[in-house]
Amino acid sequence: MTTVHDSPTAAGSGANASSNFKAKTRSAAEVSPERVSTVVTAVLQGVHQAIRDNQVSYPEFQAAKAWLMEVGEVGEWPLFMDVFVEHVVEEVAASSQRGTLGTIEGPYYLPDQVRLSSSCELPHRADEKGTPLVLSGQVRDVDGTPLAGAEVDIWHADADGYYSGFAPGVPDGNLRGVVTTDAEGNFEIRTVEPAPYQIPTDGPTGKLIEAAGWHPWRPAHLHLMVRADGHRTITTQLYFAGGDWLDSDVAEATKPELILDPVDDGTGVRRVTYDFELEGN
Ligand code: MBD
Ligand code: FE
Repeated sequence: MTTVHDSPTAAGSGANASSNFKAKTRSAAEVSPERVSTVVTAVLQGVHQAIRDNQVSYPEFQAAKAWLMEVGEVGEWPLFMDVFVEHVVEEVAASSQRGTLGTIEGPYYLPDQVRLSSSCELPHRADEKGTPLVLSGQVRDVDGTPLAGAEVDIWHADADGYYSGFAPGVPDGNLRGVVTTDAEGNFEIRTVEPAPYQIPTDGPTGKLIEAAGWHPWRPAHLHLMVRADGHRTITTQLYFAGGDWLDSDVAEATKPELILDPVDDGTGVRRVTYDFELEGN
């Protein structure tokens, strides 16, 4: 990570998310001129209509240009797009999918994390804060067949709401891991409960949220990517019943089916089960 700050800042986390995004290899989609024209025309028409409907002034137009430039300069496009746009792309994708519901990936996934056995503890600091949490479950095909050797790739914020790899001071790989299911498709992951996530308030995304009088919070969540050979990968998140911001996620990425309700096992450890069903390709 190139930026070092005393405390997490918008520029720090946003820039890290930008370089991470650029480093990802992705196939350049073949897009026809007709498709480009159709989608870009629709986007521009939406902008034009918003200007007419709201009688947007020259000073407001220039302020918008300055803001757009700043989003790029500090590297917050991945953050902004995933918070305000990705949920609709996911909604479109979800309309043709079966199995466990997905939701947005967000800007803080990192590939190639430590590989862990089916019953494991995520990498964490010796003095990691937070309520102990055990997430167990089974990965199955939509027909109920258990999927042995499936991967549960999990990443989440710590009990202060910070992600390793993006917030300074959190060790690389903290609270991230790729868990392999056992012969019965089962897994059991020991970790700590994450805190809600706040969009950095000092960057352009945070300043926009503040200027609009919105709030910058996502409810506490676990991120997961669940993969198995011959099956469609599910990218999803799991939330916590009763938590703050569940009904007003700034990223609009919650779904009732994705809310966990862990129960204290009497030793201060909160336990919950969640099974994943993957459709075959
Ligand atoms: C997050 O942690 C997140 O999950 C999303 C979707 C956007 C910003 C921060
Ligand atoms: Fe997140």
